[in-house]
Amino acid sequence: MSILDLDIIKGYIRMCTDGWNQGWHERNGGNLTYRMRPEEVEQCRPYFKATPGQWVNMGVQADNLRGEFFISTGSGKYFRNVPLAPQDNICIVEINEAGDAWRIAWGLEKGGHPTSEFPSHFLNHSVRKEATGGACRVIYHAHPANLIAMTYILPLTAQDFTRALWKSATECPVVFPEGVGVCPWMVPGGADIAMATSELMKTYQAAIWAQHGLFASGPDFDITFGLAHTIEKSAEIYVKVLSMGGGIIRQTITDDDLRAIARDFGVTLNEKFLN
Ligand code: 2HA
Ligand code: ZN
Repeated sequence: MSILDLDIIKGYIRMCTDGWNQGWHERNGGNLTYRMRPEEVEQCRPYFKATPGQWVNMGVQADNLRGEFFISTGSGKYFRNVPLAPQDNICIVEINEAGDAWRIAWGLEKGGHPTSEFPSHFLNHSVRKEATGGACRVIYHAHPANLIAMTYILPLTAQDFTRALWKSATECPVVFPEGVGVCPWMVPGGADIAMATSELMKTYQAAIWAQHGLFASGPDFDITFGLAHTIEKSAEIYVKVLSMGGGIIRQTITDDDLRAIARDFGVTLNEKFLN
């Protein structure tokens, strides 16, 4: 028995592999964090380091994440390598009682830190935990090419992206009925992009970082990966349609069609994006 045999670690590694296989994680691109359930922490605890790492201040703070444990990809580590050597590329971090610092409890055996986007993940976990009554556990950042391409041609508004994505694949309004948020281009890795993104995530399950990628959240790996996959698939269709049609869309899903989907599937669409 090893920590790598535990379902939660296996599920985490599988999601890293899935993201790599989609082509969303060139080099060290992207990052994944999971807020552990207390029973998962107890399952993993026998494998924790005898002496935990030093506390490292994050520059951000959250009351509702005091004492939580997260699984995180390592800063500068490659998703491609996660399944080959999880213990060197991912880690479990513990948050201190003040909710403003982490220390490594397991993993990154050859040294390192949790993802450079940990402040963004942390603030977004805080916001999504609050917004979902504790259900949200996964924050996922990826670099899907079609979605990024869209950020070069569409106005950077939630309205423009939500409408384009909703209308490019019929399942979209059911999967993200509240729409998607859009963050203007910002320097990655810092507190500013963390704060801007977490503002959006009060409303949305996912936010797009202009010329950079996607931030998605959810209660488990399947739903979070599925959300990212659905958004990028829709973006791919949008890019193909504009590319092959000389920029002309001859027919699309109308706003009344969207309302009909919402009615039959029992979801409430964000009306502010409908005409
Ligand atoms: O981890 O994707 O945004 C590398 C990144 C930073
Ligand atoms: Zn990135």
